[in-house]
Order: sequence, then C-alpha cells, then structure tokens
Amino acid sequence: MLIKIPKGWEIPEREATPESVYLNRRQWLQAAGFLGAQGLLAAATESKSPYPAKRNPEFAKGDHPITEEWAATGYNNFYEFDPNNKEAVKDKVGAFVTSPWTIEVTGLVNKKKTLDVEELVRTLPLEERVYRFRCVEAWSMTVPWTGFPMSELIKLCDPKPNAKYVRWTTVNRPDQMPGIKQANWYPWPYFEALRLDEAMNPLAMIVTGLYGKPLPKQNGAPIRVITPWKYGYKSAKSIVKIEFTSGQPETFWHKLQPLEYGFYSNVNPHKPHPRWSQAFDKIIPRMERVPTPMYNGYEKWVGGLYKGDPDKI
Ligand SMILES: Nc1nc2c(c(=O)[nH]1)N[C@H]1C(S)=C(S)[C@@H](COP(=O)(O)O)O[C@H]1N2
Ligand SMILES: [Mo]
Repeated sequence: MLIKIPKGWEIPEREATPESVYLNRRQWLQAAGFLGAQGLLAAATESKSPYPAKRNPEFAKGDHPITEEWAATGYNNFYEFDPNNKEAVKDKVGAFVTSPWTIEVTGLVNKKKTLDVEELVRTLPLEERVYRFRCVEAWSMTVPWTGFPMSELIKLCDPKPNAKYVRWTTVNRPDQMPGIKQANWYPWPYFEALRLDEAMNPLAMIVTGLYGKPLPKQNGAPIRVITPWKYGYKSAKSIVKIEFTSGQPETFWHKLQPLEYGFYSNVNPHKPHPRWSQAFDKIIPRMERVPTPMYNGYEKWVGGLYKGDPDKI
C-alpha cells in the first residue's frame, strides 16, 4: 500500500503556517489585491506603449536630413480622403476609425486567420528605421518609421509552399473616407502586391508608427506597408486584408494606367515615366532638387532580387 506523503506545496497553508501569521497574511493579500489591481493596471498601461521604439543602427539616418514632421504628416497621397489635394488629406481623416482593427489573412495559407493589430504591436519587436521615401511623382522625404520586418508578419501568416505573391487590400469605408465618393470611378478598395521574396527582404517593413508615435491617420493608420526601394504607391495604407497567391496579382495603379505603372515599380532614375523624368526628386517641403539613386539608394539590399532582368527594374 502506498502512503501519500504530501509535498510541501500540497500542505494547506493553515497547517504549514501559524494561524496568526496566516490570518495576517490573508488580510494583507486581500488589501494588496484590492489596491494592486489598479496599481498593476497603471503599470501595465505605462509599460505598454512601445513608442518611441529603439532605432535600428543600420538605418539610423538617410542620405538627406530627416524631413520635418509637419511636412511628412501634412503632404499626403491618400486618395480615399482626397484624390486632388495632398495638403487637405490631414483635415479629412477625422471621422476615420482606426481602432480596433483586424486584418484578414487568406488565400494560400495553411490556416486562414484574423490578426489583431493592437496585439501585433504588443507582441512583435518594434524598431525605428530612417528610410528615404520616393513618390513616383518625383517628390521625396526622409522619415523615421516604426514597425517590424515584413518577414515577421509573413511568417505569422504561414503561407503554403505554392504561394509566390502577397497582396494587400486597404479598408473600404466610403462613409469615413470622402475621396472614395469623390472619385467613384477608381476601382476601390486600394490594392497592391509584392513578390514573396521581395516581401521577405529585410528592407521591407510593416509600419505602425512615425516620428516615435503611432501612425497618424493620414499616413495610413493603424498599419501599412513600406518598401523604400519602390515608388511610394506600392506602400499600401490602412490594410485590412493579406492574401497569398500563386500568380502575379493585379494592382490598383496598374489596372488604371497599365502603361505608366508596372507591377515592380522599383525606383529607377534611368527609366522615365511616360510623362516626366525620374532622374531627380524634390525634397519636401522646400523642394530641393537632388539626383534619384537606383533603387532609391537601396541596391545593396535589393539589387539581387532582380539580377539580369531589365523588365523588373
Ligand atoms: N490606400 C492607399 N495607400 C496609398 C495611397 C493611397 O492613395 N491609398 N497612396 C500611395 C502613394 S502614391 C504614396 S506616395 C504613399 C504616400 O504615403 P505618405 O502619405 O505616408 O507619405 O502612400 C501610398 N499608399
Ligand atoms: Mo506616390
């Protein structure tokens, strides 16, 4: 017959501890629990903000000074709010609700799922990177983005081996985004895509912050894409869907103007836009004219993706 000898942690506390101490401790624990709940909540809220995140030393500065925050957050291409006036976008985002926010993960993945953006921000290691950002319209800026490597998100999505492309979709809310009604001939919602190896490149980022703070609505809150070696329109804002495909997806600007906007859209000073040169860009807000480097200066990271394939550069 086996006699069960209780281990230390199985002895009820009242047997292991003199009653006076036990009662005192219980009273103390009750009081601590009562006061502690609020204390803990306050501590959690304080420690929860991941902004500002630590700057990644590899991307500590761009080749031009960081653009003034008022300029980068006041001169925006976000056609869903205003397709004509970049300076008006920031004044039209007031009704746009960006929290809570979820992203649907679908297509060629092992398991379809929904991601919660606040949870991503809490659990993924945020870092700050200063990147040059070049619009196809030949203006540029240099901005400190906060986010995480796109590869981290792709890994969470767990694509199947036959997935070769990733496609992003922006939210479609005509009631909160006046530009959608204003320009109702556009094929809303905005959609963009990357080849999967481009998305896995260490330079590609998923961004949730700007200038050490959560992303302003006009810059694509609460979560957007940033691919600094490509023209700005590849960097879709306010995304709600990630889809994996085996074939090359259609993209918003290619669908509208196939002769002007290709799938790859890598920054290339030697390949003029049909209507203007891409050899120079103008830095907002003072519009200084500077030469545009190949791949926007990021050849070291991404040149290998397009080796020997002139169509893709
Ligand atoms: N959903 C959506 N994403 C978008 C756009 C847009 O109109 N809608 N404009 C693109 C273009 S053309 C550029 S240059 C950048 C501008 O980003 P910024 O306003 O943060 O500088 O966002 C890109 N992402
Ligand atoms: Mo752009």
